[in-house]
Amino acid sequence: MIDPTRFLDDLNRLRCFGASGVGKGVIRPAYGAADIAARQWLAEQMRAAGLRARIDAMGNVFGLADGPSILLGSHSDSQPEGGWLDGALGVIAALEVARALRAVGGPAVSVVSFQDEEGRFGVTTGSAVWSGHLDQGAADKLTDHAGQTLAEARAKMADLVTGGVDPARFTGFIEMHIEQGPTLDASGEQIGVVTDIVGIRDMKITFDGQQNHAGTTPMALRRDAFQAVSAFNTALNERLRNVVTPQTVWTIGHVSLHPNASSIVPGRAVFSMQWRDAQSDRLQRMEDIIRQTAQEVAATRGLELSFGPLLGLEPVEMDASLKAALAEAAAEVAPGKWRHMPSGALHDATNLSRLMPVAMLFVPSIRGISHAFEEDTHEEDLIAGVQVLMRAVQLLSP
Ligand code: HGY
Ligand code: MN
Ligand code: MN
Repeated sequence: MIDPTRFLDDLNRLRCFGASGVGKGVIRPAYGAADIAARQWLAEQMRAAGLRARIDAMGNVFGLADGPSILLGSHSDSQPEGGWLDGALGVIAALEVARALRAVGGPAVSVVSFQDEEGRFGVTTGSAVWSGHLDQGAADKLTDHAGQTLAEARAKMADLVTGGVDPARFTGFIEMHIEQGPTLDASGEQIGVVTDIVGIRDMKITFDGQQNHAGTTPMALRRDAFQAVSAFNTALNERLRNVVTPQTVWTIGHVSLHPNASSIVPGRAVFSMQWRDAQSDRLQRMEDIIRQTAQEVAATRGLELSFGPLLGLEPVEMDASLKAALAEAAAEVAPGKWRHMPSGALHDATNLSRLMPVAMLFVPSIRGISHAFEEDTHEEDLIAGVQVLMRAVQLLSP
């Protein structure tokens, strides 16, 4: 049934596209040369597995079984510094299950690698457009941190596009993924059956002050854009204290200063503001505090303030029957070594939950590390995970 050697060989082959040269890390951002080459390779593997390969206008790569089928997969693009398993594991596991079940006459399995799940241009943009959550025209206007638009980026693989895929052909979606957190690794368990995925909000905030000489401009006269970010961050941490829970997270992960020079008071700061929680109303309250705090900082320091488009996804529960099949399969494959758990990371499954039943399963991340070159998982856990995925698909077939 599952061929562990073939499965691990494919995982290691995919890792070579954009290998960072540091550990098993990868640098494979959406629409980059390595990402496009990886997608072409995936399409070949899908064809070799007897599936019909289809690449849509966003660069999502599908391997289609004939007739109705369950869809398995994830994404194969990475963070600017990514791990070899984030997304890639779910795509290769899907391919392996599709092959194994095809060899025994079914059930039918289709495979997908979504594009730009890591949000070089937004938030899970490939599956957001495919699922109708984000309009193609609006997506095309999104820019990366270097200012390139998604339209310009996806044009690089326009020659590979072979057409759209109708979601109605799929009976459901299951995504296998690394946990990207410490829970399973710390407990010594092998499998996480996901109960729900958090919601997220993400936007760029810009402070515009006055570029000036770092030596001759008295501190009291400065309209320093970085000082505004610093004051905003300190005030925000204080004001969120009685709104958040220990599971709520918020991150300023990217800051660009202009002109970014040691002897110049920065006149402009553009930074990413991202927050996540399991409750939509808490996400909204946090948004109100973020906007209010930024406005106060700008006003008291005499700077201009602007907000970029707010991108986001609502928290979502996993489908009960898919989740039950994963739990039964986990109990068979890893008795006593599995648990139900929430996902603090975002996944394409959130977008697909608007169209079909979805569920997810996790395998451990060693030391809970992800979105870093050190990301890794023990081989026996990878193999247990793909066996659970296949068993769940069998349990779900009539
Ligand atoms: O950020 C996330 O949760 C996902 O890994 N892109
Ligand atoms: Mn991922
Ligand atoms: Mn990721």
